[in-house]
Amino acid sequence: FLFVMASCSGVKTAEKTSAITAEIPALIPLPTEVNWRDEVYQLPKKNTICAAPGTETAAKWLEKLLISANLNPKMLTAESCGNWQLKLNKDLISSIGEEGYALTVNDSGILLESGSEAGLFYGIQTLRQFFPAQIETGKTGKIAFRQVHIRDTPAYEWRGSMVDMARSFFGMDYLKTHIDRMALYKMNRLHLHLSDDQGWRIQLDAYPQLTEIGSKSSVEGGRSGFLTKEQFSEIQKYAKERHIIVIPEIDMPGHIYAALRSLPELNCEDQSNINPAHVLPPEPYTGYKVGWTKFCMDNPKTYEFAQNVLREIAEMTMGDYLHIGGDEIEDPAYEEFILKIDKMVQDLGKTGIGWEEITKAAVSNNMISQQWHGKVNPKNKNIRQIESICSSFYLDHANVPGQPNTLNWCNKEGVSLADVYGFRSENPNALGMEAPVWSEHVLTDEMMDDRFWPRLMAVAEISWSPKQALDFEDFKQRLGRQGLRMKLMGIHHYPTPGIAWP
Ligand code: TNX
Repeated sequence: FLFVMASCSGVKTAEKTSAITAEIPALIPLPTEVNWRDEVYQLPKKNTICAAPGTETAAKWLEKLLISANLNPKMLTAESCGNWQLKLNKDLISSIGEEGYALTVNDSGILLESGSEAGLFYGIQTLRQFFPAQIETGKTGKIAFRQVHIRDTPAYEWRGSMVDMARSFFGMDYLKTHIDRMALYKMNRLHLHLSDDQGWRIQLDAYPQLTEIGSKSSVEGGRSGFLTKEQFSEIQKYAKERHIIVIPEIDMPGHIYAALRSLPELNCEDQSNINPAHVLPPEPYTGYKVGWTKFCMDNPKTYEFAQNVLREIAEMTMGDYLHIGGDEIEDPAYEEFILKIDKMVQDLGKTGIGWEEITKAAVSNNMISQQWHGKVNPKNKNIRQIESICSSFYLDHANVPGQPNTLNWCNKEGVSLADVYGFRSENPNALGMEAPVWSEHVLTDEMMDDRFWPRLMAVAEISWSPKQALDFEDFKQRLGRQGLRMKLMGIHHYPTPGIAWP
């Protein structure tokens, strides 16, 4: 097409090219290396996806994307045959990593290459943001892309979010939608907080009481419920297709009232492991307090229970990780307990994760510490870490001071978009970042969205893009331009001040 134009008179060429324009898309997260060119590539009427061997799954994703843009592509399997070319080349892993991709848009079309399926998937997410937002609702006109060469690879391997399912329950529909959105912004870890004082959210064959009794409660006003084993498998499969690993958390030895109430034999004989000021057993707990229940550490049933629960959860977990909680509890037997659990997780062949309190114990190097205050006990100074420092990552906290139904115990002004975006890890042992939303005050899907978005996009960017490329003013500008896409996708978001929302 451009070849033909080049042979026309100069004036005509100028007219024709000026008729086709394409803005630089507002990509989030920003790619590692990007070279925009002035030229554009106008998508032809007939599009062909040419999937080289090994790229069939990616080709399906790309087909879905093109269909949503009203382009009905022809699918071919060959090395080189169409204007949308997908290539898998394992040799690229050494230069652009396990999740990286290279994307070129030039006169002959679009070439996406990666060393892995994940990389191809992320390249397709980038392409999705090249299209006008209107494709999200099936409306499109003529489409032109700015020509470009991108080489993109994440800064961190851990780019996550956490949904507290225990204080208020969030069901399959919410989780799937949340996974779709995480995928669009190249996030890859979904942590589910499945148990707490207020409720137990996962079905286990070994202890049906946990769901018969423990799942029926929640925080006051919140929803209750649980995931069946089939649903847990389904959600993991759904996430895995989108290159997201689901991490189940069973919080121990504190935050355990829902289990203690369901299985009274787990308690100390005198029930001294439950602070009666907060609840009268066996009533459900619907309040907000933390740190008032714990396992009975000298009851042998405690360890039998922990072992059985972890074994069954491990059996049904596709990913490598088991989160064992470990937060907010004082007990003389705490360290010993954590070491026992650490051993159980190792024996199950999984990698353990715990909230940073676990570093009080000399845990094995199989464990990962999820940092929320940012302290590591010198005993464990080399432990691998996930950055969830409350002052930047606790998204149940207020966007702006005084936002209703939010907390502010970490920063008194809450956790602003700038607080999230401004986080830089100095920590050589950081695997990446994860933003939790605790749900004591988050009672509906809409409220959950409102906590995550748009701040989770800042988390996506600071965990993917290289530090030297991070620029808050530029991010805010791109965020405003993503607003229409968010709206058309139905992402209910907090209207952060200072952003030019559409
Ligand atoms: C602390 S941080 C908790 C949660 C609460 C949250 C509220 C951590 C590991 N535990 O139990 O829900 O604060 O912001």
